[in-house]
Amino acid sequence: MPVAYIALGSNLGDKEQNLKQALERLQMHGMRVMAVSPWITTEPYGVTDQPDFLNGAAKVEWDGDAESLLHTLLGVEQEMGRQRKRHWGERNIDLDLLFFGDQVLHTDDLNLPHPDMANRSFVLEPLCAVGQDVVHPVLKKTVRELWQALREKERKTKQESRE
Ligand code: PH2
Ligand code: MG
Ligand code: MG
Repeated sequence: MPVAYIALGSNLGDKEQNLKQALERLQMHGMRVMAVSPWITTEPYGVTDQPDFLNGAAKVEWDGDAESLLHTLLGVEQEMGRQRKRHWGERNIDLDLLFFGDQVLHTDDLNLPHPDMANRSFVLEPLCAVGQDVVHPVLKKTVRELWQALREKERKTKQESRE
């Protein structure tokens, strides 16, 4: 069965319960959960005037193609009553497809691997916990290498802002 990695996030309501419930619902739709990262609290990225997020990642198996997994993720967001208020804004649940095997795909509704993942520590940190040796099929670097590179970049930016 194809192996995929998904990112989970929530910053409204009972955040931990929302992440757990999403995984339960996805399993009811036939997704097999192989590993789940610890949940981490993260500062909002992009749009910063919103509550902190709880983020995590999961390694999963899916007996179908990438589009059908994407539609299942979006379906569970809908089942859980997700409202889309503003781009990158607050949400009770966000389920993103990061990797689907080593597929590289660019369609209207799906880009694989997730295009902004290398810039997001709230994605890379939990992803390291479930797939640190996975190789990014475009950047040709492991998840651990991407996470190290991002941490280094963030450290330098902080240092420069102090100088
Ligand atoms: N998701 C976003 C935008 N910003 N920031 C954090 N910390 N965590 C997220 O999951 C997140 C975000 C858009 O999907
Ligand atoms: Mg997202
Ligand atoms: Mg999303």
